[in-house]
Amino acid sequence: NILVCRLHIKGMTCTSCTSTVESALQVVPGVQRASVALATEEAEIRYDRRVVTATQLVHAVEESGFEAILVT
Ligand code: 9UX
Repeated sequence: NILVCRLHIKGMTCTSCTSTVESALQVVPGVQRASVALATEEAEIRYDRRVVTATQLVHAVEESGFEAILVT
């Protein structure tokens, strides 16, 4: 029940921004790994679908101050 999803994240302009988004994702229960790339504006998240949904991951990013769109 482990899935990987990608989010497109708008508004990140520096590596501190990417750290903020990574931290916001990593503290969500069910998230096993989150990596955010500034160059591609993408986040890749490995998560347990029994604990958290991709939509909740989008909301977690938005609460950290960035716009997120589910890609896959
Ligand atoms: Mo520094 Mo990134 O304020 O927004 S964290 S550019």
